[in-house]
Amino acid sequence: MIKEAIFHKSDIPYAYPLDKNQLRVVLRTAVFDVDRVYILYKDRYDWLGKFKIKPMVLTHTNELFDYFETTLELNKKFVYFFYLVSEDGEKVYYTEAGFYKKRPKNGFWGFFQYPYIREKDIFFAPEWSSDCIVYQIFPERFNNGDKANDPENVRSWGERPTPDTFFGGDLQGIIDKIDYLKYLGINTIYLTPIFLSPSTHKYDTTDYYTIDPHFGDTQKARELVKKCHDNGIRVIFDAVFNHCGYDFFAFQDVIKNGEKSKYWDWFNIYEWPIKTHPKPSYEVFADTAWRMPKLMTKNPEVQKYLLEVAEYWIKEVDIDGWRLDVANEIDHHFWRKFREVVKRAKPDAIIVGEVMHDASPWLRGDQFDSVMNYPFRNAVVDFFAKRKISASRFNTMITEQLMRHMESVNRIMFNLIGSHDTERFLTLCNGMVARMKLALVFQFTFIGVPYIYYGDEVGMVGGYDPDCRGCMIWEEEKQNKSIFNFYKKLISIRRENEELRYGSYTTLYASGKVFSFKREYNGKSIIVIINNSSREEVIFLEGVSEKEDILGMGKLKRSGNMLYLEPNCGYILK
Ligand code: ARE
Ligand code: CA
Repeated sequence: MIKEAIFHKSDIPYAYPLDKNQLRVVLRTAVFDVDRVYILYKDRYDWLGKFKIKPMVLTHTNELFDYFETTLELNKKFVYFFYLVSEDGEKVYYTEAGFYKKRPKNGFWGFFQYPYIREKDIFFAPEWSSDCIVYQIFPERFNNGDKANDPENVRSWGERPTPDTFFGGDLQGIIDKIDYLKYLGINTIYLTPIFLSPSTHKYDTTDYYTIDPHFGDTQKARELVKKCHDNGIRVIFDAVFNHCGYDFFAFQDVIKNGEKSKYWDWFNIYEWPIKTHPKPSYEVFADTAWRMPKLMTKNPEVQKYLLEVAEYWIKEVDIDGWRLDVANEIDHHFWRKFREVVKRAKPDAIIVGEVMHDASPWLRGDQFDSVMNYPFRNAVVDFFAKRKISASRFNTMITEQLMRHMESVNRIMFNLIGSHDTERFLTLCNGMVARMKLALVFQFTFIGVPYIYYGDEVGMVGGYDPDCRGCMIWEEEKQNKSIFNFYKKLISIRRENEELRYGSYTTLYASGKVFSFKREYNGKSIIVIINNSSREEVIFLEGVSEKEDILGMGKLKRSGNMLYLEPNCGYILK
């Protein structure tokens, strides 16, 4: 047995409560190393009682590890240890105090303990969130619904964007397209910032209480949210709290009054007087963005100010959640307070962080509900767009990501394939629509929430910022209908099949260029098979003979458990 690989601890994501009496337990071992795993457990205060025994189930396997899981049910207080048997008959007891050849007895001090299910520590996702199909809008570029509020010198819709060219998109433009969004089938909109700011992207906030007049006003925002709600669509705003804009009143006060300003400690000033060039004399976002002074969220006055902003927009226009900009550069202490404020104002509001790497420190139930899942995107880009990794490597990446979080968090991760900060997905596919479609099959059937960056659904292309922020293509003859209809189909499949929204996830096959997995819920299951190659592939797979393809991308020939997969083809078997 490879003991170095065996791992468990009594904490997320290896042990966590599902409700008041149920504890999910996960154990990791080296791949193909351990044959069977049992958990022995009992009530912590049942000093002399016997341990119950339960087999654990192998749920995930990748190139490196096997993961075994089970759910224990007791009255809140658990003591436990593991019994592992390898194929060659080696037997080991695994405890918090290490490995033992002999079974530890009552009174042993080294059992694992989950001391008590503390109700306040149980993570509950907003009930609506696993049903989400998210659509991200960059308001300046989505639709111009009101020419009267256009900035000066707007360029004509569809021209190539630069970082500072305005096109006149606004909130009325979004309202005018609610029918379009409904027709597509999405039910959640995330808007990048819309508060007063001089830039096209509005990440340099001048005033957190004013909607940028080029977009509309508070009344218009209220109307947008109301009309979205009437159409079953929720709305998420962007909270840019890591930094403000250069023109923000507090920073302007510091510029004017220097060390005498009562706001001087809202910022981190390196040197007086304040200068912006050649290097800013104050801390800014990303070291050089002088228009974005970093806010000191350790300062209670700054905290109070920002928390009031968070509450204000929930109460004032009834938004359904916040996306948090540069969330990983703000202290956990602030985000815990933020969560309290937001959930008090609207208990089922969603909090989605922007963290581009391992986000587990923020996803323990006390800060965010979800994050923009960039690690998911990176794996999908490598496997589907660039085809530079094997299915088994892809499986390793995907399952390692899943094993970082509680299942309830995985179910609502915002699984994006692109955003306003990345190259467009179709561009990364080198324009090959077939590759993008396979990525979409995966995205819409995997565990987590599918996420569409505006325009991807009509085949928009573009490199990094600013090219990925082009004007939405509305002329039907310029839209890629084949991609659009494919999105529509996948959205309806997701909305009609609860296995895909709430089900567990297990990889079934990951070899060469073929990837297959199962989603299971309430005794029903869906099996997805993707042939990510331009050749026919033949695989053996059990459990599919009774199932029918509901996607219709290609024909599935089978003889018994032998499946003939068409080139560049995905199947959703139900
Ligand atoms: C502007 C120009 C860019 C230029 C940049 C450099 O447009 O062409 O490259 O300046 O100074 C906003 C605007 C951007 C603007 C930026 C600065 O939208 O257009 O760029 O402000 O003025 C990291 C952070 C992550 C952050 C990205 C951008 O971790 O939080 O950088 N994303 C958010 C928003 C952005 C926004 C801001 C933050 C600022 O979503 O839109 O930018 O409010 C790797 C690293 C990541 C890193 C990423 C950068 O993946 O792991 O940590 O993200 O690269 O792409
Ligand atoms: Ca306008």
